[in-house]
Amino acid sequence: MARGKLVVFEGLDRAGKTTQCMRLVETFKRRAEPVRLIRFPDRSTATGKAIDAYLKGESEQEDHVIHLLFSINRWEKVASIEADIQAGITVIIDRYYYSGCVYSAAKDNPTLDLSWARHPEVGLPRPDICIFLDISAEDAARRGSFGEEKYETRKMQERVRQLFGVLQSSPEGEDFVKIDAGASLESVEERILEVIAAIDAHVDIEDLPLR
Ligand code: DGP
Ligand code: NA
Ligand code: NA
Repeated sequence: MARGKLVVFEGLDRAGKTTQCMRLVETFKRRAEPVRLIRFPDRSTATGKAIDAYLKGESEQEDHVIHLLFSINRWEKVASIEADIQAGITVIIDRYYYSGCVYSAAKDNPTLDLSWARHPEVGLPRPDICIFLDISAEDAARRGSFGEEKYETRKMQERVRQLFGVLQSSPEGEDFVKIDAGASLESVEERILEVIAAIDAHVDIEDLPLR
């Protein structure tokens, strides 16, 4: 049996990731192809509850501490992600370690750069593809309910976008496919389906961990 694919969606807040992930899951279901959707942070676990309180401004956390909590929140799901992929289920992830590195490094903390942020992520399953829904910080800010959570400020989003650019020209960039998220919902969806159809899941399961 062919292994499932591991597909990650990334982008700024309000880029449309969650909407597109949900539509993609519906497409898989319509085609009777096994699929599972995961969203990080998963706010339902103990670490997720701490993260949720932090994002809502109800609690404070030291920058490295919250970074590690986000990382734990991903590690908690590794065994089930690997099991699903091996069982032929395609796993779609709404945000992953790319956000992990970029959002943390976007803070003005001299001891928390991209390379520090990447360390706790090493060993997580590396996706077949990272679909980057590209939107300017300005357009993102115009979309609904922007500004509700911790990182939803124009300054932070601009820095995040810049660092996603840095990531795309690092070895991580190999995984990236950029899609213009300013286009209509339908044309973004169409482009996503093309990109996914073209994935050649050639990576052996043993080669999956991020190095
Ligand atoms: P979302 O539920 O997709 O809106 O994500 C919540 C926020 O958390 C979003 O602003 C991105 C941010 N985020 C996601 N993963 C990480 C991470 O690992 N580290 C940090 N610092 N922020 C993250
Ligand atoms: Na958000
Ligand atoms: Na989202």
